[in-house]
Amino acid sequence: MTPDLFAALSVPVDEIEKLRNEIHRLDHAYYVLDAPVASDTHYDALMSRLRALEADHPEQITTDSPTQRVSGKAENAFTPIVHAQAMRSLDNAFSDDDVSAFWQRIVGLLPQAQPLFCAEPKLDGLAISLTYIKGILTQAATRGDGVSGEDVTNNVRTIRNIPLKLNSHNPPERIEIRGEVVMPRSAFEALNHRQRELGSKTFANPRNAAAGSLRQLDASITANRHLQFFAYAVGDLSEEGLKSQWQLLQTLRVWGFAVAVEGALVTGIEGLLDYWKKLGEQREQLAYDIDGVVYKLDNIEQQQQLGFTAKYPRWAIAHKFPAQEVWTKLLAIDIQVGRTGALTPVARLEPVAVGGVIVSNATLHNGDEIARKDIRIGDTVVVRRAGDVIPEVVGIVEQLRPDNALVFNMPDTCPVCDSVVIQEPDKSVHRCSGGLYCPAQKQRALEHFVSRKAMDISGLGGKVLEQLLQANLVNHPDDLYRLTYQQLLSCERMADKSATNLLNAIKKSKSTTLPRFIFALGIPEVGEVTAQSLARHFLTLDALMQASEEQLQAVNDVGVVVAMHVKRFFEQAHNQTVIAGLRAEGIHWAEVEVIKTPENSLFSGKTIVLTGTLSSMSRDDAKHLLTQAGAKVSGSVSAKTDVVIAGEAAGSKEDKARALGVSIWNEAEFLAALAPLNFANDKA
Ligand code: 9MJ
Repeated sequence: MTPDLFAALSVPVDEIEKLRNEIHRLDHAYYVLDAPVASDTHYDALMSRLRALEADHPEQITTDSPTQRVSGKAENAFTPIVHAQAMRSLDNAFSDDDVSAFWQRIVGLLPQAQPLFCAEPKLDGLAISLTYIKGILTQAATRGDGVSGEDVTNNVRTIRNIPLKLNSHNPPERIEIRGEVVMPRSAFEALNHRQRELGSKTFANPRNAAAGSLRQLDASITANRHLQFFAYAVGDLSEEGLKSQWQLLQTLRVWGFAVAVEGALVTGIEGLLDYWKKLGEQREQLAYDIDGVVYKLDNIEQQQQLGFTAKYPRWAIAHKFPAQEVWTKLLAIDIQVGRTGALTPVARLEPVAVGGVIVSNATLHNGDEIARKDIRIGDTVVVRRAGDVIPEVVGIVEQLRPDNALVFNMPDTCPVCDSVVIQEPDKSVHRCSGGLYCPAQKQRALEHFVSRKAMDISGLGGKVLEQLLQANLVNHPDDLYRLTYQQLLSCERMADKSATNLLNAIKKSKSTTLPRFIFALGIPEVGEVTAQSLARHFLTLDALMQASEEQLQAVNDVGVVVAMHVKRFFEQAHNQTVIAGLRAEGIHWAEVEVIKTPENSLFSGKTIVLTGTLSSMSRDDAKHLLTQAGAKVSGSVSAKTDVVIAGEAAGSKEDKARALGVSIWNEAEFLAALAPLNFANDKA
């Protein structure tokens, strides 16, 4: 045997092949089926073994190897590609009448049958076309003008739920798969958050973010943007022997593609409209934006019978939802003062329907955002309202700017109390320095003080507080405890029963806990979790009030900024007076228990987020147990989160965790991890 032959025989071809197949299988389970079948450690071990073998045998590297998702060859980037079959767009229906006309047209053209339709969500992303030759992904192109698009192969290869190789023993010689690239909302929010922190441009909506992410010269940037692809069509159906759109969707799934959820077979005008209505109701819960539904004649022979107009297929139509982004006039900018004095610029708009409701106010976030987007009063602005989030101004329509558009500057003094406004170094937020002397801050601070997680005084809403403030009956939190029945009766819509109930609730709130009390004070940057850490560390209010910044920083999760705020808060004479007043009125709490964190706790020092509903305990109990076990329970998922515990109906937090690669536990896994700690029946 010659040495060369010997070397060839020693190439571990089988092992490489096996590793690739196994990694493809795990990727598919994780990114397409959303149901991981292996631990990260196992996955990483397979990847590093494959990398090592490929490093020793570079001649064995193939383009479909999972190690080759990000391979920075940019030379073909964005060169034009003519589509083998034109990528036509869809005709739109905006009303029930439009849908009815579409139905009638089809029935007229197909008199022999009651047509069946495949109804699908219409994803609001970017259409792309993927070419697979002998089952291997060889080219990806944007839709462009439908006739030709741009080569985005290198970037598209980084999208983890796109198979680099079709899952088929007998793949077509050549096939073009079409679908939509989207950015899940959670990834969009995380990206904009990052961009804001870096002082970089934010994206107006997930579609723009997806487009921007696909048009990167450096594919490793695209790889970090958590894009997803959903398949819904093929370029030329004739070769595949497929009979229906429904069958096509199932075949796409088998080949390894993600297909959008909630597709259905429907018939009759009512059937079509019902589907549209149902999906419209679910729209906000989906992980990504959809802007309508698509009805496609299911039978492919019938599709071919109907063919195309100059622009659109005759056999399909997009039935749009009410727009989530609309244009309107920015009439004025008002400033709202929050509890901690943060000034939020609020856009007053010419009223306009967005996502099905009339909107006349939208947030502009802060002064820096206004400057970055160059928003001026008088501009036509783009307003977005998606899901439950507060409507926001995401940009302007430059070409419609009037000559007299007015530049807006954040005020130097508080519009409510005239105190000096301070912009914190390195922060976008402007703050009124008036503290509790500012009536706006006073009202917000009182609302916070009585809120459920603070002193928990029910029956004391914003309206009642406002009246009490205006009548000068309440100025500071301690005044609440001196209110009389007669005084309460003087408030509008306050009768015997409500006044008595409120007095009882106020009285009951006197018995509280130190963490609740600290939280209720409304110290900037001190949320529920930090209040707990402070209480556990200092044990008494006096010790906390006397702590130096250095001592404060010794507390778990308290950094320079929080320490500064706490110190500053307790130094102020009026805060000391209010606290003394509250104590004089009889606010008290049991001594803080010194909880010993079990030494064997899996949770020690971990940052954990709870989401969804647990069947075995309330969210508050779970939080208590986790805190006792030494974990920090946080409300939002970030790269710093160690574990997300997802109960029933977990939503965007779970999606975000997945997008960020954070571990996700179900309830059973959570209970299993708690079990060794013997916390049974130990409640707050
Ligand atoms: C979207 N955007 O979700 C089509 N689409 O079919 C679905 N787009 C389409 N189908 C033919 N689900 C042309 C476009």
